[in-house]
Amino acid sequence: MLKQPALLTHSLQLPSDSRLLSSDFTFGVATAAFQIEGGATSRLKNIWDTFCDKPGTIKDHSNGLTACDHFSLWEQDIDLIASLGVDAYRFSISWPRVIDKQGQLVKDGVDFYNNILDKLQAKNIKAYVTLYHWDLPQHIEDMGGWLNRQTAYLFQNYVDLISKAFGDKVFSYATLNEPFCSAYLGYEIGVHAPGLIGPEYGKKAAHHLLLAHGLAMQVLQKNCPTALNGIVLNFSPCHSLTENPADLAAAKLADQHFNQWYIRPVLEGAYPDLINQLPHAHRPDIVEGDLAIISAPLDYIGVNYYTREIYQAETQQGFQKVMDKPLPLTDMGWEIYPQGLSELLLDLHRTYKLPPILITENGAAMPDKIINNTVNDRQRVDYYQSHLLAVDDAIRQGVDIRGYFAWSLMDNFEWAEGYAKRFGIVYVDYATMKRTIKASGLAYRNLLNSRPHRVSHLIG
Ligand code: GCO
Repeated sequence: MLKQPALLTHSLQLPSDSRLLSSDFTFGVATAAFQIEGGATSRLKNIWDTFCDKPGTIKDHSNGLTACDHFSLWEQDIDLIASLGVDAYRFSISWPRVIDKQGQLVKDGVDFYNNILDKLQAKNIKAYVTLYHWDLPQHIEDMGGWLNRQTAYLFQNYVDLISKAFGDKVFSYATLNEPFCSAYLGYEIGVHAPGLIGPEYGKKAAHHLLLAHGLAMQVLQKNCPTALNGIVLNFSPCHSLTENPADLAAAKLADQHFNQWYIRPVLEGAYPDLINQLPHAHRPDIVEGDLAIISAPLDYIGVNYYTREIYQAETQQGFQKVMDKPLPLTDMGWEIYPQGLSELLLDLHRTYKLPPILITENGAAMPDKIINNTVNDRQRVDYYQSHLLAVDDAIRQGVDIRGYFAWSLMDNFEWAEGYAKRFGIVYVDYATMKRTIKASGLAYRNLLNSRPHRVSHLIG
């Protein structure tokens, strides 16, 4: 009881003239299918099911069979989302739940998402749907997964069918979430599903993912011309450990590999020049016309930001990540570096002709403790406060940013970290599945409800 007033003092505040407070700026929360749904027996197997079954892949030996049981609890979860006062909910569709091995729609799976879309509509919450958040059907992986060009066409078929089935219920589609993670973490260093390891795989997988994105854009613009259709990319600004030329060059090289490799083909139809320095065996298999497909116009780009990285020179690969990070760190060991977000947005703005930007993910894992039904996650409130100000700053400097989504709505399966890392603004007790809004969730809600258009709406 005594704790309650203290919690409410953690507030999020923006300058009163901030564009983020205007009625055309969208605030939301984000999740992904495999991380929250569970309900695994009602869908085909995906690469994460298989990966979790391999010893040594997931830190706490967990899996996504039940996750947050959103599969059963989706109705109360949407009530919870609505109670936060958000304008939008970003979630992903599980491809293996909605498409069978013959490439046909699965009625029960489609119904599950249509019910979610209907309820969101009833609550006046815009649906931001991600079509691929890493859960490739296992039978497609068995045919080579993202190393097989054919997978891009299977994805296009899935997107065609599902976007027709959803009709006009979806406000915005993202083709892929973070193709860097799928390609590099999944097919090059093997820390994510499907767990392949080999420097020759990453860029080949990336190319087929980007091709899948371009092919999906074609059907989305045809089937849903009024939806906002785009892609979500993740970025970590690459800083150099020192000012000496070798370290500066190392940071630049890492940036080409990890950031520019994904945005440049999408916006400019070309890979970074680095492609010519790669050993032939590491280069993607590009067919004539691919880059034109990949660079089809976008309605927006989603930017996911968590932290920056620091690099130093190294002789073999050309760069090496500095593992010893300046403080403060999140529970993931990621440096809290809000100025990296404004820097990133400005860099992108100066380098490219950008479509409107949405911050589709931003947030932090913290070592949360639930005491007397409250989670006093002051550090997460501080994280959001500083990053929202970084977005505000970038807008003031001319970047066209239209929305911000907190990652994540609730604690969930954090991939190779399992359930030990908590990113939610809502706490999940995995034994009972009880959800409890953390102090950060309350602060987010208060900020959203205090927006002038909300207040006048409530009064008027
Ligand atoms: C990502 C994914 C999320 C993660 C989050 C925290 O950005 O990696 O989209 O699924 O959970 O980023 O790592």
